[in-house]
Amino acid sequence: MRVLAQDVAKYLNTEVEVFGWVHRIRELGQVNFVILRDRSGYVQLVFHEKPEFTHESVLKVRGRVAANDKAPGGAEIEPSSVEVLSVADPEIPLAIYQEADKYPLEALLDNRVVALRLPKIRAIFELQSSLLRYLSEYMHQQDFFEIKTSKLISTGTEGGTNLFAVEYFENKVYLAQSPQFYKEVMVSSGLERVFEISHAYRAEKHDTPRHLNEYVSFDVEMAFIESEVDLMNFERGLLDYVFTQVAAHNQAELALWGASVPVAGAMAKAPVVDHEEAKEIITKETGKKVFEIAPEGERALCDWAQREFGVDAVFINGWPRKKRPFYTFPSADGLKTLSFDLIFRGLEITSGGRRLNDLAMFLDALPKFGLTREGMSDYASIYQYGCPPHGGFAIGVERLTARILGLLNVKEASPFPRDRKRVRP
Ligand code: AMO
Repeated sequence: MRVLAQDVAKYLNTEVEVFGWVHRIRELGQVNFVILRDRSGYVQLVFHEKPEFTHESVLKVRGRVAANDKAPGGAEIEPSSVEVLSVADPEIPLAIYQEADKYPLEALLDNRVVALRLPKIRAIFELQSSLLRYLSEYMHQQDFFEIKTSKLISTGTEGGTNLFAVEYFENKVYLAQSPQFYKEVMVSSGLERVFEISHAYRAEKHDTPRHLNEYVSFDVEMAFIESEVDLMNFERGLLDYVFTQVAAHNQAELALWGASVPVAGAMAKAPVVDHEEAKEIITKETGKKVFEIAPEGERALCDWAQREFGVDAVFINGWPRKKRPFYTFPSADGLKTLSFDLIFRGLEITSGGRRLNDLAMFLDALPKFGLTREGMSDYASIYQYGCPPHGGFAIGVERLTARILGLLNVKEASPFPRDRKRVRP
């Protein structure tokens, strides 16, 4: 019977079949142990002769299960047959049985094909898979439609300077910085509530621990909201669901990283502070007068929220108009916006807000951002033919993953990160 490594102990004195990679070979002479690794965990194989295969070779093993307290899971297999399905080169650039922490980030990225096998690295993507699953699950429960929109665009929406140009037959087009335009179109198509999980591209030249040139954006857009407050409340519910599910299903991955998620209900306690107030809090916390909310300030704000509200997360709303994209709905005085960021464990993981939905307001906004109706004619047509009040937000999936596990660099949360110097493997 074919079983997973984690289940072997349930089959004491039975003949089973397991498939996996040679994780570790321990030769003691009379008796030799091989730890076989599959997607579920590890199982010990006992051999009386010298094992003739290399680390990371792929095996199909048949044998009887015997109890052994010292083996992972409390049982081991005494193989009656071993078939080597693939022979691994004995020279592996990284020893897979070593702790991932032993290797610098550059080594883990330069040798990505094998680094992804390190159990602690693989756990990042097991956790990320759960995040993607529970994020979508909640959206479906809340009656949202999942959409997939084009990543080839003719005009940027998030500011014009960080676009990647792509040759497209005889024209130049760009990689989408976000699905902003398309998600608004889909809301006004009558779907009302949409979400998308897709790659977004930012041609940021600088190399920072928080930026990727290609990242996964979890985008939400919904009709019939009044202000960003509805969106922040929606996001509280969404994250609370995701954290609760992750706590229930991903303890193994969290434990490998010594991490935990906020407890159920914690997101409801996350304070909302106005942009000006946020700067005052940061000034008080750091003892330095701040004019911009920089990474150090985001960390100080979260420390403050943890101390005052018992949660490591803060919503900042009331952003000045000049700091937000042209599509953002202004406050009554025209100086601020109905928009917000969510800072979680010291890092911005979300931006969002109410959008414009009136053609006259849109046309009035364009020159303030150096844009023209001719250049933005598709955008104008969303508002021209009846568009409900709406808004949404986007969560950077790698940033969320990184902050849950405590990864120092967001690149660690991408299986194949792209930066200015790295486009392989
Ligand atoms: P914004 O540009 O703030 O907003 O992006 C939203 C979220 O996406 C993530 N993010 C990134 N993650 C890694 N590397 C990057 N270079 C990067 N850039 C952004 C962050 C950020 O909070 N259209 C709006 C969203 C909306 O209003 O719906 C937008 O794209 O987590």
